[in-house]
Amino acid sequence: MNLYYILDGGQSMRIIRFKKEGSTILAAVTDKNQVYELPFSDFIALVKTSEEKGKSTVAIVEEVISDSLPITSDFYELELVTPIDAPEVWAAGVTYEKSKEARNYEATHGKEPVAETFYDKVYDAKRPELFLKSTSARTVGPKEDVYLRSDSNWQIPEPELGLVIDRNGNILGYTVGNDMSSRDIEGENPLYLPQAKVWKRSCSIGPAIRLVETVENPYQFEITCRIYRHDEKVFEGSASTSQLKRTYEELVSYLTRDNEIFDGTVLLTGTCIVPPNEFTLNNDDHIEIEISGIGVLENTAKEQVSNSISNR
Ligand code: DO4
Ligand code: MG
Repeated sequence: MNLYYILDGGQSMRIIRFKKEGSTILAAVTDKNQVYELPFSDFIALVKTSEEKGKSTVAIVEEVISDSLPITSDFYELELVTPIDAPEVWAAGVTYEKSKEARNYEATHGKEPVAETFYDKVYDAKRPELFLKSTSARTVGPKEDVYLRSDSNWQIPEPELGLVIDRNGNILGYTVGNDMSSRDIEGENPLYLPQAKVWKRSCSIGPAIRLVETVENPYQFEITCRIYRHDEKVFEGSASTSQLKRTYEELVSYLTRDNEIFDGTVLLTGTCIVPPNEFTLNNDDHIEIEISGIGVLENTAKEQVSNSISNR
């Protein structure tokens, strides 16, 4: 059951982390964008304190900040890092019709599929597509570079709502995620999915975690993606989580089934925005993913020199 907390400042409470003098500081961002430092080592420590005290997380934050002063009213001016050190990032696929259409296009090179495809089937199946997207070491935060694969000519960002969950599958908050994807590698053969999805710096999350109890309807997040090349906008697309085919609880229930997951795991819920089929990311493209009430996740795509053994 969600507890709605209607005190001034708490309605859209978000949690961020930033670097200060070599340390990582946890902080809260209120409705009015006032930023307050928090005396917890990380988001999970805050959640654990709220459980121990039998209070909502937002109530604990309100208590802490009630007798302190904000450090800024613009959290983007801080040196932000991922809002949580997610031990694993999992991802759901083909949860929006837009993604199903894009996957079919990749697989058939634009021809009309003659029979029902795996993507058509998984879109309608009871069991969702879930895959391990990233680990903590591969995941980057706001303003960090995401990398492009050196062996792919068709790559895109996938803007996705991320669920921050605990070891029992409870949803603790919502964040913004980028599931960087290689369309030609997946299109060649769906068995290449791990290579189409997982490489160094192929995932970003941030800038904030919106506390679950402050969100009245998580199926009304607006997601917007903008891509800039040499300061010129080359793509913009928007969609809403209202178009999601499944529920968040359904995705979490399959992820946690006979599985062990860890506090602070992030589950990306699938993409609802796909740039035009002729679009591929270039070196230095700047990607912005904005989710209403959470924030804007910014990253720059960078080519990397292949370090595969065959190229040495
Ligand atoms: O089937 C491939 C994964 C699709 C995906 O990542 C998405 O729908 O977001
Ligand atoms: Mg995706």
